Amino acid sequence: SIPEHMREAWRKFSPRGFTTKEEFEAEAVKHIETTLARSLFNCDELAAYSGTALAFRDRLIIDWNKTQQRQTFADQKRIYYLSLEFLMGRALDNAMLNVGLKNVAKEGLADLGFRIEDIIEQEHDAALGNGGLGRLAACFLDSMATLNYAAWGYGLRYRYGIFKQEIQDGYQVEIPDYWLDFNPWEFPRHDVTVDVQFYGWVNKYTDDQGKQIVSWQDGEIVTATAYDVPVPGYGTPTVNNLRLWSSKASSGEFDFAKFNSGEYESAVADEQRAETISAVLYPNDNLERGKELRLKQQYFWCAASLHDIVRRFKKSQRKWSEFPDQVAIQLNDTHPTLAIVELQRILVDMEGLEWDAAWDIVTRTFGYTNHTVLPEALEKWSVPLIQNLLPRHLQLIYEINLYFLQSVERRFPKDRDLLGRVSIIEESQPKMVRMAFLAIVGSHKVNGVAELHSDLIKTTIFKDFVKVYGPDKFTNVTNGITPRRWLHQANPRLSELIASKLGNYEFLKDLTLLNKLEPYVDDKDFKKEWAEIKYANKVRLAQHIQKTKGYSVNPKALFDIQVKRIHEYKRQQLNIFGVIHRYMAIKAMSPDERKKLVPRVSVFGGKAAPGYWMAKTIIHLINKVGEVVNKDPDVGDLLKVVFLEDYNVSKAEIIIPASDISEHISTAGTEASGTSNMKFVLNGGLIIGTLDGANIEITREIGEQNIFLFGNLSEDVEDLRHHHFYGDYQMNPELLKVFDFIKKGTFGDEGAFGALISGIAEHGDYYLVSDDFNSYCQTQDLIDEAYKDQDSWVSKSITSVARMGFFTSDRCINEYADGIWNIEPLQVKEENEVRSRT
Ligand code: HBZ
Repeated sequence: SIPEHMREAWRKFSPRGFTTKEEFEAEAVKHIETTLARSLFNCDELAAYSGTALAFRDRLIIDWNKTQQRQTFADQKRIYYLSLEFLMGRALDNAMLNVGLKNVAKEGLADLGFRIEDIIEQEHDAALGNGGLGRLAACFLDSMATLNYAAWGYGLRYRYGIFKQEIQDGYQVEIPDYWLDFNPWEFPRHDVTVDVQFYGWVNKYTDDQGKQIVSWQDGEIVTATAYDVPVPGYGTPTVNNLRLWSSKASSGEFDFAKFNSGEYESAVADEQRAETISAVLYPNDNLERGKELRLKQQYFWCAASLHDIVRRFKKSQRKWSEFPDQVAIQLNDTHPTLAIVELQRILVDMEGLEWDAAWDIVTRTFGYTNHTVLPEALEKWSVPLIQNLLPRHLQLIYEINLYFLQSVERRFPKDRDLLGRVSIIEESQPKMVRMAFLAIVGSHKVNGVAELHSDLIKTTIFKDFVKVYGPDKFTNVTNGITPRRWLHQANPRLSELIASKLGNYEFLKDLTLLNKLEPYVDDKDFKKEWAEIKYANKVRLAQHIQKTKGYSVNPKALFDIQVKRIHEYKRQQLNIFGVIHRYMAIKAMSPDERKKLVPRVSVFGGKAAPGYWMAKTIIHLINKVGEVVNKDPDVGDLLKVVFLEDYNVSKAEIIIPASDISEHISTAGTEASGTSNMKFVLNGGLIIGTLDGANIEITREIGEQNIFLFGNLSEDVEDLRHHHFYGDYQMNPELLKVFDFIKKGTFGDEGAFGALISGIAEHGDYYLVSDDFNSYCQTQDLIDEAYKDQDSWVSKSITSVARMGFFTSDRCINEYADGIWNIEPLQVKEENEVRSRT
């Protein structure tokens, strides 16, 4: 660093960051005219966005640098959140709100000739994730920064995020999402690189001093380069770091000999192969397909992150035994499980620690979060695949397993079966490595993401590990969401109304303060404003539908929304069968009967994994039903069916505040938590749901009278499934009528939906659509009745919001910090903490 006596100029010129409208304008214009080489003659909205984003980026960098210095100086424990997915969405609006300068930007942009809403719209979503798991990671980053934890996210810098979805002729079509054309939010750190090795072979020998040496040799090297993304907290100067790795052929590797000898193409091919590693996000959620490239991605990212963490630790010159006092690593699902093996390899092979001492460090460092009990989603990698790609790691996995099984055998000497059941290696053909088991063995805590789910993992998939380790290793941290994005940013008017009653915006930092709204539940004026805001949000969604779909829907109708990944276990098929049932009922009614109905708009949105044929069929059916219903003159405004294309974070910000009812209707026991359920309720929507995931805790918090629950309980699911195969099972007759209606060709080619129907009617109905159909339809009728009483409906809405405090991701992060990471926030100086809030 610069010597003390030469720091004067630094101090004098170090930027402070803008705070006034004029200063913002100066920054934005400077960037537009110099960085972008545009002028007032050719500044379109995209250029105005770019200038604004660069101005805010500069503003963030100042606090970001200071945060990193403060954290380095404090030299306390840090959290490292390893996730293959970070579904961040847009950054500009978030940055403006978090630093408290959105109004400044709004006025400044108006001076420059732009509307802030149009400018915000220019930004491409950062869509480096599939669904709930990726968005949870993004909410956690927001909370960790807001609560002043010293935390880093580590992920991959995919060149292509989750695909863009188009609907053509009712079918999903996937378009690549190339999002990096202009990304002002990332900083390439060409000086921060890690060389990562693949393939090769393991050389074991004894050196002159008689010490066993293990070296992994002759592999192929790929270089990881860091790209850093600032993560601002709300109302605090803390700006944390999200480090994303990008792959390139290592400069040593790019074969200049080949190049010079005319093998240009093959040299380029090597380079491209290396770059392929971080090229694309795998678009499967809750399904693992065992592709070699996916395993390469996982190791590449784990190795780069681990070496980065170790490098930082080593600067402190502490003893290795202190590593777990300085470092907590959280594994977001099993995708980063190789990090466990990599740390053991670093400690034993590279740093020369004894096995037991190393393993003790490893297990004290890691925590593992499980997000699913679905068997098809549990990761397994074939032994031959790992053997070829990561030969040393396979040896270490076998060794870890050996010591683990020996300890199990010592404690349960008579239980041979137990050993087979808990073995990290599955004795199949080929043998498989069970990643969840490896993650459990290598961590000190394992958590599920809602109470029911955390109980289920203890009694089903990880039952034997509870026996081995005792129950205390397993814990629950119910998911949460950040109220900054999902209330303040997505629903600014509701946030403002709440602030007007509570006196300030403190509830955004302490969501339990929402309970101070309860006294207003019967306040007429307040209720009127509350209802007006919901209506305005519905008008906004109706405009979006008009713009994107080309037809109008009535904003006075009941908006019934189901937006999430399309999956059989989430049961969008139950919803659309219910819609068809309603359509049939309307068709059979007299005009007078129709007059009594509550008009409904059924909104669907979500992507299907490109290879998930049944999910695509469900999308197809929804679209075909829409085509028929929406133009049926018997129906008119009474029912509209809308499939919104390309559901993503920024669309969620428009859709969620506009719901009257949203659907969270998974087969009981299959949805680990769900997080959109929380987002909808926090925005004043009521929900229809099964007793699954976090729905149960939401009910406990807001009260049974404020939620529409239906369907079978998770403890009955197994018996029901059994009964389908072995009992005298009868399909639900109303659902059969729906099937007949489809089979008649009402929605076009009936053959297209044959497998969807027969899966339920003939092949066991694994997701219990038929079992829950009656209860679902009856509950939908109750919803219609309840909606007619708008006064009581609005009271339910307010009461629910008032009781949602528990579901903030801030609470969640504090629970992880306390119960798993053993870490305290880093105090930030008082004078910095006071920030203007808009
Ligand atoms: O994680 C979701 C759960 O389904 C949901 O219930 C929960 O609320 C949420 C956060 O805990 N899981 C996912 O979103 N999972 C994936 O997206 C996924 C992606 C790649 C995979 C496996 C799962 O290989």
